[in-house]
Amino acid sequence: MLNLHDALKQADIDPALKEVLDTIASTCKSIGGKLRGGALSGVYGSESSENVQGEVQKKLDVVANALLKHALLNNRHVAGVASEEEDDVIGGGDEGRYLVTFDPLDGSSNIDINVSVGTIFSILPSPKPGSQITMDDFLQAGHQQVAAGYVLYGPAITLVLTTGQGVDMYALDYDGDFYQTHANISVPDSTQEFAINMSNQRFWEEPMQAYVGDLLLGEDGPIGKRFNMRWVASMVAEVHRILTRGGIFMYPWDKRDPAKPGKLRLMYEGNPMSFLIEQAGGAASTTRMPIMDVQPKQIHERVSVVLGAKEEVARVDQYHQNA
Ligand code: AHM
Ligand code: MG
Repeated sequence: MLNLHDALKQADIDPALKEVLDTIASTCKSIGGKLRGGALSGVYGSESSENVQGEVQKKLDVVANALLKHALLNNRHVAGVASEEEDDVIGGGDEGRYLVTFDPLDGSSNIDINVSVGTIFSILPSPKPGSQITMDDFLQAGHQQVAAGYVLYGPAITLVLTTGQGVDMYALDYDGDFYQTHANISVPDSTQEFAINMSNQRFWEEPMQAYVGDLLLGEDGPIGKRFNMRWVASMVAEVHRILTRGGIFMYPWDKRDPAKPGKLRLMYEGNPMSFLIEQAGGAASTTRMPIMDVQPKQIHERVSVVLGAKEEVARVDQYHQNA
């Protein structure tokens, strides 16, 4: 079986990028180790601190963030990192050619209840290797990403990765190595499964209400087919389901806080997941434009997210066309 190290060795990508990916994979093994131990690891529960987004940090958010930050900043190819759990970007080695953004533990409301969580990462080229980075260097649209992926900590620990040449999946074996289980994953164009937090329905824009209303009408409605619904409250698990058996995931803008264009963050949630989904033949939209075309203005910027089966994402866009 092909392990991650050999798969990367065979891939036609910059050796420095391979080293960065190796660092992320091995750090995620350590994070997975903490999760495996559950309450025994002493990492359940919340810290007294809040992150820059005003969310209470879980202990494991802080631990996962520290592990990734430390490992990446010690990799000479990393020019800087940005994390959901850090206020500002952090500079790495002056010679580094890559910037890494990450959500160290996505879906962290699921940690204490032992439901799937994940680490999401996105790798961008550093625009000016050889000099200290600033936040502006990170503000690149998603189509500039050179690699992206996630590690899902579920019943199995699974790494899903793209370097712009399709999407491959790896599982962590007992011997501590990731082995490839699926190559060139593809998302079916159509689906009968959707994921959205229905409790926000009254806060959505009218076109989103109309679209989901029509999904719920099933075979008697204008879409003409019956839909199933899933909501794990962990984007990594939702995207993993879509890459495995298809579907559409939505976290649209809502008027709970009109100043925020959605709940999910562009640079370490929206963009990397969009890169994976598009590389697998699916689509990713804000309802108005492709997510990866959004020009970021700040590192923790939020975005409206609709991604998955091409046909269904196009239908959502259509509902929003005249809005
Ligand atoms: P987090 O990064 O603070 O964990 O928040 C992101 C998560 C996503 O994983 C998930 O899709 C969404 O927030 C769940 O939101 P909700 O609380 O509305 O179910
Ligand atoms: Mg998150």
